[in-house]
Amino acid sequence: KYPYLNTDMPDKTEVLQKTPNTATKMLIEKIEADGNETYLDRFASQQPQCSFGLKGTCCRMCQWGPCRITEKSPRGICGRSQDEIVISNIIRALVSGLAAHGRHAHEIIYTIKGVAEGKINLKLKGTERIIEMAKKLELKISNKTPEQLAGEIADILIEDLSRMDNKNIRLLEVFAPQERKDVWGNLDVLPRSASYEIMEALHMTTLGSCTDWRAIAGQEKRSALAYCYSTLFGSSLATEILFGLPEPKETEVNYGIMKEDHVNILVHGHSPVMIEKVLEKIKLPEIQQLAKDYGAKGIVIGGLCCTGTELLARYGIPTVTNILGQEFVIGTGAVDCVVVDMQCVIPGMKILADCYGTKIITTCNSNRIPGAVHLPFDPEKPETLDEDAYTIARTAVEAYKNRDRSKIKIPKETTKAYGGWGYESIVKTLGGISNIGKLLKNGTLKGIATVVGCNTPKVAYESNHVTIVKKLIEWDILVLTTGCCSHALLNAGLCSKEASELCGNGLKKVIEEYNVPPVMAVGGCVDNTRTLRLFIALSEELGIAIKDMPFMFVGPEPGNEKTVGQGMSFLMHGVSNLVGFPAPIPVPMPKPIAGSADGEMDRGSNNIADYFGGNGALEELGAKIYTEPYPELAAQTIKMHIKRKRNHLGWK
Ligand code: XCC
Repeated sequence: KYPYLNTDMPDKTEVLQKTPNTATKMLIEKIEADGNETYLDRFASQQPQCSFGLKGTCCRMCQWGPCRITEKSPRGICGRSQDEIVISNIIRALVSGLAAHGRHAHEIIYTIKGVAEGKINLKLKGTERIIEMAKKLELKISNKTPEQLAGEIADILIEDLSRMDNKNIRLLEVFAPQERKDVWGNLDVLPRSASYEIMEALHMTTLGSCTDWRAIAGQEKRSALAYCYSTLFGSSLATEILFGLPEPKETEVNYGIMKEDHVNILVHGHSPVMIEKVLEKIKLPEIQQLAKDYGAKGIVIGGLCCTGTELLARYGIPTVTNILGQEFVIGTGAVDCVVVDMQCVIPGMKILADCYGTKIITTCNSNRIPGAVHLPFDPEKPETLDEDAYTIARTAVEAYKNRDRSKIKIPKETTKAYGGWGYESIVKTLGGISNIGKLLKNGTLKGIATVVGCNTPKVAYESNHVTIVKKLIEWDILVLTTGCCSHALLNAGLCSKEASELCGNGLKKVIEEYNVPPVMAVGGCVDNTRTLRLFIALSEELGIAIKDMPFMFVGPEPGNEKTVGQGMSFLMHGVSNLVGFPAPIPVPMPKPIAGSADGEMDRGSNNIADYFGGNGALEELGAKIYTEPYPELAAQTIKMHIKRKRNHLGWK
């Protein structure tokens, strides 16, 4: 059976049996008993999913189509081949993700400008990052305030988002390792900016444009580097300039942090600017008193998706759940209000919010939801920021008095977590970069895997994330995590020192000696930057190219278009990927599968699949993409990959 070909999709019963997340089992049953639907029901109604879509062999890039590739019609109406269609679908997904992170970066960077110019009432807390970046970017530092320097850095980051002339992305120049810059230069894939590469990618793939799949694959690599340096580095570093560097702290997470007799406010999305202000207002004595006046004992804040993991990293605010848990949490009936900014806010959440009387407040003009209260933050029109944040805090608390108490059921589960890791805090806590190098070299740690990304309905909720990571820590592989995967690992208790009992002897020793958890949550998805910086620093410290180091990128449950660029960012640096599902990257199959009713071809695209999953990428970049949907086999593949790297280095 090949799960990515529609034959092995889990239904609700299987999810209930297999999910490692006990709290959600109760909620899935409760929501059904309440007569409401979730993604699980809609996923079942969508079966079987379109197999052309699953393999990327459906072309919708003009209005003559849609065209599908079959044995009878191996080319689209315009003559486009299967290879061209598949690679074009992949690059279009990648640049959509690039646009999303670009818009996120835009908001954060313009906020810095607003603060630097005195127009936005926030303080820049990341002086350490401002000075580091000013030095790297060779700005004149003397006699300048941190605000002035931050303003100059913001201007450079804006250029990295928008440059049209043939110059390199500045963050790439100053953060990427020389070995890689040479590789990318030789491949001619150095990018100009996020905007330019999005434009070029869409241009190359429109009707009657580029028909050379290798050239489109080149543009994919260029776009991936723009994604990595302009929008991941751009957003992550800019957020650190604004709100400071994360520091490790112990906290409790999971659904049980919500309290029936408290106002429960969830924060959701990716860009934590408005929410920073809202948190400030919630602390005001008058807002706290208002909650008491309505009969609540206090106010609980919980985090969803990447805004959640960002706030966990910075303030230890408890996280609750991820993209596929956002409906489950509404089903508790205990959520008074969800304040959402941008991305990964699914329409199903609002449908369910209406069933349980939960108020939704949207704070970004890119994410409007009919029926929600809308109070947008625009860094270029910040005049009403304080007033709007106050209204949001007040509206959220006021929602408590209208809550339908007959429908409340909060799972009891709370889980210890030790989060708040960033590049500097990991290096410092583990005794410096050379010490981490030693731990790797002498085999105390066998390798480092970054296990990240979304959830997918194609596996029992969170089961791939948790199963894979439990195996990795047993084999002494240190795990770093971000985004929705980190919610799964946090709630499963793997981001706490107590998980040491699941670890191999080497990792156990590291946990005891350095007081760290085996799985380090390093923030939102743009904060994969922090992991990449660690990989780069370790490779430079040991004088070994990243491609030869025992590292791996693992995306067990890809969902959002943004995930394509995440994996590609690491691949470009020589870090091989293990992905759970190929879409929209098809995989080479051993042989065509018999019995496809309409005569469609069974292997998405041999050339593209062979390029990414085989020698093409390996020769050019020193890394490739493995695809394995079964979590036990995926874990074995990661172990094998790391073992092979160690063997090549002569490390035991
Ligand atoms: Fe994916 Fe990023 Fe969204 Fe979660 S929140 S679904 S992109 S893992 Ni970032």
